[in-house]
Amino acid sequence: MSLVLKTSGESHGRGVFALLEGVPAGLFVDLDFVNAELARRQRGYGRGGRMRIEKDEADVLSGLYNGKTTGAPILIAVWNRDWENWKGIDRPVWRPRPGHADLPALLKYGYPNVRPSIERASARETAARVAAGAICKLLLKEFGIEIASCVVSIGRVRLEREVSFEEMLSSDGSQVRCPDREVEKLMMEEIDKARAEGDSVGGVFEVRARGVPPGLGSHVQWDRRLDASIAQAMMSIQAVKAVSIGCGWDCFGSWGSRFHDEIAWDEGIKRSTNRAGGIEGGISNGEEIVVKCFMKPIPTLTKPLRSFDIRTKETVCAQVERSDVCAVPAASVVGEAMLAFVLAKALLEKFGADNLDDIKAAFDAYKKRIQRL
Ligand code: EPS
Repeated sequence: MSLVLKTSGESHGRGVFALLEGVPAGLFVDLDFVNAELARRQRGYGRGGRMRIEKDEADVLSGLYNGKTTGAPILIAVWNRDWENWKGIDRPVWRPRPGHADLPALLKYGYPNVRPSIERASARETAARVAAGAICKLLLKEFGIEIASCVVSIGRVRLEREVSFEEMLSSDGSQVRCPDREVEKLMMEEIDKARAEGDSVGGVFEVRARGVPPGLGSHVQWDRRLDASIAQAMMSIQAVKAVSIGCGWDCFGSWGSRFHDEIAWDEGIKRSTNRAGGIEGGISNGEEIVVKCFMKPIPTLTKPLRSFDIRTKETVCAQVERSDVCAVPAASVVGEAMLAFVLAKALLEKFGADNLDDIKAAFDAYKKRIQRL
């Protein structure tokens, strides 16, 4: 059994839901932690009015016994408070937004207007992913694996220096999830400028995992490569358009001698650099996993781009919906959840999947074996 995550739910429907199947039995699910993760996703400078309506909480409907997992599928509901304002009301949309799922989904499914496209494509769905990702994080914690993230650019403002894992953990204290106070200020100004112009702004967030043992993922088959799984998971986050592992896109001009990480032996494997971002040959190598993602500017603009009315075919301005000006800080929390899911899946594939104690025994035996190298 492999770890599987599916979501359902619409942005202004009853709620958003996650079905997480394949979590081993015996894991205590700390709901305060899950809800704190949901709260982290809701924060961020540049969010729209919707976040003042919602107060996301995980309602775990199945899969637990006395607070612990049983190995059965876990169904989590995050109810939409805004549903009260929408139930029974049809709000058809006729002017698709460039860059949104609006038009392609309408063509594919034959919707009568753009509303169903908007409802399911919405990043509201990521609340469900974060709830499921929190359970994955709790599982990883049992094995000493931790995940952190921060925002490294918004629009034209960029954090030029490397940040440590500890600094990343401190980015919860920043409204844009940037641990550098000076850059944070500039990022907020960039968001203000975009808002004032009726525009939106994207950026780059970085997600890292530490404590990951060597040996997750595999080089033997293309779809088992850990970097490939991470890239798919990250690219699936609404509006993410590029994913980079390690120094990746930052080092595209570097020659091999400056791109790779020398290996030394000093009572264990040691490296002084981590340009590979913790993955070689599709397998984790024991260093921190480092992933960067570029999120495009949100397609809903208050000063909209041109589009057409799907009824009359006339040139019009695209629909203006209530939206966020910038959701990069929120996306970085979603990125943590997606990385947690991929790593939890790879961990269970390597060490077994039914019972937490059995998995820990296999994990410890493996660590002993690789220390004997
Ligand atoms: C979104 C539009 C906004 C965002 C929403 C994503 O919602 P609304 O249309 O209700 O104003 O707030 O994000 C969330 C609801 C969320 O929880 O992240 C969109 O069109 O994708």
